[in-house]
Amino acid sequence: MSVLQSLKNIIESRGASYVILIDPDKNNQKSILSQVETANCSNVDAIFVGGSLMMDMNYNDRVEQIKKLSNIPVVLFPGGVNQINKYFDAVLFMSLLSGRNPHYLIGEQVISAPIIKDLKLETIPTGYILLDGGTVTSVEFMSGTRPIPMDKEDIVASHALAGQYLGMQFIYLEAGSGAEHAVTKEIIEVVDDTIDIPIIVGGGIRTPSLADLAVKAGASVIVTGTAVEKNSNCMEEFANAVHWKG
Ligand code: 1GP
Repeated sequence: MSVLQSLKNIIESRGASYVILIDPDKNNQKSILSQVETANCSNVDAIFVGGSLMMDMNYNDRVEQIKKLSNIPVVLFPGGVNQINKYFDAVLFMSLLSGRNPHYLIGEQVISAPIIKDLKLETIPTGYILLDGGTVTSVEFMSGTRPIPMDKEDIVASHALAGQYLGMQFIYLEAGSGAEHAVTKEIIEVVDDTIDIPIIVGGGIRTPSLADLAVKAGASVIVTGTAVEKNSNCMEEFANAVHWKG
């Protein structure tokens, strides 16, 4: 079964899906494998792997280790084409819809497409929308794009709808890693009212109650990075908050 279908099945049966984000940077070398081990037994549905930069040459080795140890899908959440390798079960094939930088709208995708084909990786078409979470995030800086202000609900909803009409399978509402403010419930509600495809929400979700709020507002996938990097024992609690059904 494809990763996309397995995520859809979980959304259907459990109400929403819980994903952790692992940054395979060298600074995290020690904690990466214990995070995967904890994820394996904490009802986490998938692991997204990604980061803005690769700070050494061991990135591929770390992804291989993650894949070997994981008993759940390992999905690339790409910071750039150089992060693609054969160890992933799938790649979020994202376009940074909120930006007006052609390189992240279509440039990276053109460069990566033949590599993805060669590796026979599953692609999950995803419209990526960056929102202002109160800090200048790595995504904003590295992509050279401005986030959409969190109070511009119509603008966010219009981007999400454009993503749906372009054939995206998910809309990813991103406040940025370590954001001061997570995506608001108002934004999630408006986007959920506007589109028919599932919404991924990430950035600044520090507590299970914030995850619960996002899911109740209409999020179908919750992604946490910083919170579980700091304390991997909270995964189970996040998973319980996200899996509200059944
Ligand atoms: C994934 O960028 C987020 O969408 C992760 O953000 O590190 O703040 O959880 P946090």
